[in-house]
Amino acid sequence: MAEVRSKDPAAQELLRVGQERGLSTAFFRAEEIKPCPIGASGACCRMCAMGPCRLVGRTTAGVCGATLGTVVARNFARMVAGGASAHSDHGRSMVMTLLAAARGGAQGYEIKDEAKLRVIAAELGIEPSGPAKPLAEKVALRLLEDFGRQAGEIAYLKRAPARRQRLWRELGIAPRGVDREVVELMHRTHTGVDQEASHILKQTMRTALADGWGGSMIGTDVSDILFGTPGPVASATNLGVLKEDEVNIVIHGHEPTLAEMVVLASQDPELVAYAKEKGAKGINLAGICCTANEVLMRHGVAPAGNFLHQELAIMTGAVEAMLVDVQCIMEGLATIADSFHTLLITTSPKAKIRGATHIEFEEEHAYDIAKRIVRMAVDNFPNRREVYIPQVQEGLIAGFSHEYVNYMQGGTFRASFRPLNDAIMQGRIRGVAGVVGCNNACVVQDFGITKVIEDLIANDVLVVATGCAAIGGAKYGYLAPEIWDKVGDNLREVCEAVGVPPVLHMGSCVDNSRILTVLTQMVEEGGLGDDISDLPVVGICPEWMSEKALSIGTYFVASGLYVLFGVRSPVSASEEVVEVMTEEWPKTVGGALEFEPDYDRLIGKALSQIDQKRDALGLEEYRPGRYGASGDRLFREWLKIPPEKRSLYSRKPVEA
Ligand code: SF4
Ligand code: MSK
Repeated sequence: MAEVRSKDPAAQELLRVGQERGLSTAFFRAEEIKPCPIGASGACCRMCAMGPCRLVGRTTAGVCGATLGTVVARNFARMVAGGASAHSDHGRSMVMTLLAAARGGAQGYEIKDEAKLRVIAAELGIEPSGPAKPLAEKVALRLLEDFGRQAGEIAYLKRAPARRQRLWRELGIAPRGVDREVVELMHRTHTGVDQEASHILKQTMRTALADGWGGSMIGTDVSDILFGTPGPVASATNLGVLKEDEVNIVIHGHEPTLAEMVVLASQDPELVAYAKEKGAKGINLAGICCTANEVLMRHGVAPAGNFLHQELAIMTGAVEAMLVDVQCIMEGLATIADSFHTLLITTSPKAKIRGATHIEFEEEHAYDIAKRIVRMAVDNFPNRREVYIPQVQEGLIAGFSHEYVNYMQGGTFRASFRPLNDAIMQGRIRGVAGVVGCNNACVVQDFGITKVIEDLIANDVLVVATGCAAIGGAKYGYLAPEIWDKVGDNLREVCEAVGVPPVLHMGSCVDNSRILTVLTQMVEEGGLGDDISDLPVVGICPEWMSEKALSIGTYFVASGLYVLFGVRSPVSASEEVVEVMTEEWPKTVGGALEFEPDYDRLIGKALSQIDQKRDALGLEEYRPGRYGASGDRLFREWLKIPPEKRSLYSRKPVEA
């Protein structure tokens, strides 16, 4: 049974342990709680107390007369509003930390990337010279305006290609302020307000854009300023990164603020010595979900797994403390932690879980709080009982910020996107796909993520990955250069020349904004059209589950991309809504949103979309193996020649 719930051997092993011990996990609960098909398809309205109205069978309108299109669009819109809020509130927290750090009220924080601070200041119209802290204060205050602005536009919209900006303005979907767009969408979807599917979905795009080009982009930039802009880093992933002889602390959630301090505290000589006193060899940090991605990108801290690994990590019996802040944290953790010695610690003033210990994070005492938590974990080490750490882990390379992607294509003096664009134009790289998003307990863990990645790279599509999809791919080696055998010859040649894996880890959920920046840079480099909608690029969310994933998908669409989601459709009940997303949106914003649970069909659609864009750009038809023969494939042939007959100057054997 374990095999049908997860592709991951580590998960399978622990699911068997859980079964023997009678423990409930999301994997089992997903089988018991079959989703309500009416709600799942978007057809259940509970916007008021005359309902809930379930629009199925002969019921074609709710008590108020709301039609299926309205109900389904409203439900989708509210999910996007939820997702955009989560990302943007995270972004706002980061700005508040920057402000506190600038004013000297955030213990342990500094401005790690001053160069990025100055670039962003200039972009925001602030004089970028002078001491860093006063400048950081100005930047933080200016960025905060983007949340509460009532009119005008959020600042980072100007980063988009000019044609895209014009289009947003013409359509009236250029977001004003993050909070304003979310509040307006919640208002419009209240009973008896906006009652035309297409109109509701237009404001949904505006709200999602406020997330992608606003809250999320701000979150990413400010994290880089405070904690450093990521560059490539080697690490490993899966539950095997937990250590039997060390104090294991797992950090889970999304905001990197406290996690950064815990990284420092776990290396504090006093605490390491304390751990040794307690019989441990040291202190080992690991991550889950997007906090994992944040500290992986900047410190190489190993992710113990993606979303569905959170309960399993505790079930290893080897986790002294699991620290959680916000988003994607299962309440079920408290029950599992109860059966083991693990301390579950909530840290955000916004989130408590019954049964967990709450130690609230305060910036003024951040480092002291981190040390206190690490000490508590160390104190808990002697309480360990039986330990089941699956010996499963894979190597990975992460840390491909858009700045590094630019740098890696030419170095300090010739950094540009020319090599990537040229490779696409020549057909060495067929196109690019962003593979993003979650795990979902309703489908086999990691099956969709790995199938999509494997088929894309085999077809010479370069993959950029974020969130739990990035960790999902990493668990099976797709983020390590050793995966070459599974990569199409053309793509392989380019990746080998640049020295990168075929799947580039670009960070956490908010870091999908890095993908928007990369797409803009590709447009600006030239040769691939003059808008994001011209690029042979697709977005794919194979195992989505969260509202944030829908917000991400929608802002990619509103930015011009064709986006495919796996699992199931939350709008399938309404043909009208499906038509808006797949027929109207391509005409207005140049992107489309489709839900395709069949992974073979999903990949077919993605490749065909990439080829259509290539065709529209007048690029040569993509041909597999066309270039690989001139490079790495010949090299592989050369390797088959006995060493004594190899020539250094020719790929042919030396004649006897
Ligand atoms: Fe029913 Fe209309 Fe109320 Fe929705 S808003 S629950 S459709 S009466
Ligand atoms: S954590 S939103 S499960 S990607 Fe960002 Fe993973 Fe999805 Fe949460």
